[in-house]
Amino acid sequence: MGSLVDRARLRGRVALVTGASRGLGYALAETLAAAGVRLALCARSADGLAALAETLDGGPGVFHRAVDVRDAARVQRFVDDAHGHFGRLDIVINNAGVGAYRPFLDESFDDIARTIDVCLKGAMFVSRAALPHLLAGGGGHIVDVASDLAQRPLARMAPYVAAKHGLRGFGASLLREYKHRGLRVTTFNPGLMDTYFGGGRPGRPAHGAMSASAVAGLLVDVLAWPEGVIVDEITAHPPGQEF
Ligand code: NJP
Repeated sequence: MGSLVDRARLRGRVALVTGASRGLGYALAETLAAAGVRLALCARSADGLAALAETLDGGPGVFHRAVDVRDAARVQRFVDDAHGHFGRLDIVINNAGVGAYRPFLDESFDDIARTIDVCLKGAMFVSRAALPHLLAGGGGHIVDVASDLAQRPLARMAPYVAAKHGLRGFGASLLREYKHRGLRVTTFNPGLMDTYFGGGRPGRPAHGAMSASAVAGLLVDVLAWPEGVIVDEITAHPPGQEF
């Protein structure tokens, strides 16, 4: 019997990935392109996206634009233009996120708003803009990159913990509302990843953090799971992380 997870199923599909200029989003773009998926990529850094698009040159097709997910009008235009460019949209990965480890009393009002706006409202803006296109194509698949902190509290990250709990709730609700129209929603709760998150520098993994490419492979395998199975939530940790 062949494997149930067959990445060949993804060939020719179109995936939109937010936060693709570095870290997990960058690795997701590379892994999806290798599976023959056409890509609509955004982040704020035009340079990061251009560098990524160059490495994917000769791949199945890349549409990229500097978009801040907090800007609803720009999000709407990007999603519609990506759909117009490829003629379809099948997968949305809400990956853009920011977070800082500091006491709540050191968070300014702007810091609090930024965390909620990027991690929670940004994902809802992208999902709202994309959903009509996903449903028109038969349902589609949204992956919300939340956090293991969407399942448990951690001190000194209160706005981030709140935003990721909210994102987890948002995805669960959206799934229940639209699964009968073919939509699949997966909430992904990673533990520590070796990325630029929170001012990190890849290559110096704390606590044996997971590599972005290994995590990207896991998520692409979930996207390649056969129709008729909804993976509503996944949590993944590196062995060295204390829970
Ligand atoms: O972080 P990083 P990760 N609009 O900093 C983009 C979650 N997570 O890959 O805009 C649009 O390397 C930013 O691009 P730019 C985490 O919460 C991580 O680890 O050009 N894009 C960059 O491409 C997040 O949801 C860990 O600066 C915006 C990307 O987001 C996801 O994993 C643990 C943006 C961030 O890349 C990927 O983060 C965990 C905006 N306003 C959850 N603001 C971990 N790494 O340990 C930022 O539990 N971006």
